[in-house]
Amino acid sequence: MAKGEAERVYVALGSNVGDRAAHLAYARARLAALPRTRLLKESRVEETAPLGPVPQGSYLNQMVLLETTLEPAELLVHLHAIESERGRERRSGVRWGPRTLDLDIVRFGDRVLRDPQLVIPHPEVPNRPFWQRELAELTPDG
Ligand code: A4P
Ligand code: MG
Repeated sequence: MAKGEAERVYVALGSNVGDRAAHLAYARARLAALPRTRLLKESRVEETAPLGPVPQGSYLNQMVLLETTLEPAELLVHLHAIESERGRERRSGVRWGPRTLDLDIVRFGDRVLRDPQLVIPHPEVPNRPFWQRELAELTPDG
């Protein structure tokens, strides 16, 4: 793709601590206001049972479709900032635990990245039926 051309990016939103709906609404508003970015579409919000080894409350999950000329690493910096603004504490060594807000890049155009900091497409898609449903909702023609 030509440099500077906008790409379609799927971002997953998840929350299972505090006012979950408010955390998701905040994230949608912040994503819509990012530089060089438009929010094109939102999936429904779904309540899901927690996945993974850590006992924790149920999640609200949602996915949004963005169009952006940001690079993946630039977008990730913004996602971490938005998470921090909702009081997310990222403790080293503790993965999969409860969180006020989690923002994951599920797909970024056709890119394939295998950096330690950024794996795209997100490897958990096959294990998360709710992500598959949300992707289908946002891309009716696949
Ligand atoms: N990172 C690598 N690839 C990506 C990517 N594609 N998008 C790196 C975003 N980040 C990516 O993430 C750790 C590091 O992953 C980041 O610094 C980034 O450089 P984190 O958010 O600090 O840690 P985490 O969220 O605990 O780990 P991870 O792997 O993101 O876990 P998940 O996949 O987010 O799982 N159950 C339900 N029902 N719904 C959920 O949403 N989520 C989790 C967390 C567990 N159970 C859940 C849900
Ligand atoms: Mg995460």
